[in-house]
Amino acid sequence: MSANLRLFDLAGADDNLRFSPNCWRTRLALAHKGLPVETVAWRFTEKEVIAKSGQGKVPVLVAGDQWLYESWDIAEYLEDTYPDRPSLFGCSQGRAAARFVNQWANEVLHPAMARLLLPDIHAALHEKDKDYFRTTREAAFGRSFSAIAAERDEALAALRRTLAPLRTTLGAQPFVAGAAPAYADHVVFGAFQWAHVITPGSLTVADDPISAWVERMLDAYGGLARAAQRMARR
Ligand SMILES: N[C@@H](CCC(=O)N[C@@H](CS)C(=O)NCC(=O)O)C(=O)O
Repeated sequence: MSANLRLFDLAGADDNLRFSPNCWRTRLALAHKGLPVETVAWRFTEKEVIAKSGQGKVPVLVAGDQWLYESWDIAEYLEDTYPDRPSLFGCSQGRAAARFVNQWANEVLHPAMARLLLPDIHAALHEKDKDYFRTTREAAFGRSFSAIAAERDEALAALRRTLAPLRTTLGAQPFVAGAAPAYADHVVFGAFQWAHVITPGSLTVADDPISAWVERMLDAYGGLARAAQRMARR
């Protein structure tokens, strides 16, 4: 038996535009465990809606009377609460290695990707979120959106360098976790799904092992990620 699960999931102006890399981790982890979830469209400025979690960021997963947050903690909760379902980590060493992959994605991959995505994210947001997003992200990056947009070529080159170890790894094995996708793939792919949903272009090249893995991840879990609504080409 599983509790009724509800996930607060970041949305753009359109309720169905779900682009958060951290929420995608949780959605893929739930699919991996075969757990159905009701997702609720949430916006950056709706802090009161998730106040019961004691903080202001998503994913927030409501499981019975528990309000869980922080995607890594949610993954550990799912693994430990549903040990008989397909494992997210494989073993204790796998969990420890996935923690490193999670931190690499948080601290290296997400900032490198965000430099390229910020203008597209801003364009997709609900009006009530736009000022908040610009102010907080310009403060975090220490420069204006127009300055960030002007550095696009440099940001793309930096992202390609950042992805080098991922490219080499996926040249040698089909998934980050090995023969089949697991939580290490969910955390890395969350960043690619962020780009896939929010940006009309492509960030990789056709013959790249990363692109082939992105395609496999889009198809995984019955094509969950591929079915996501995307921003239309402008
Ligand atoms: N380390 C957290 C990060 C959560 C996070 O930053 N979520 C973003 C959406 S991707 C958010 O809700 N931001 C709210 C804000 O910036 O006010 C996790 O992995 O859950």
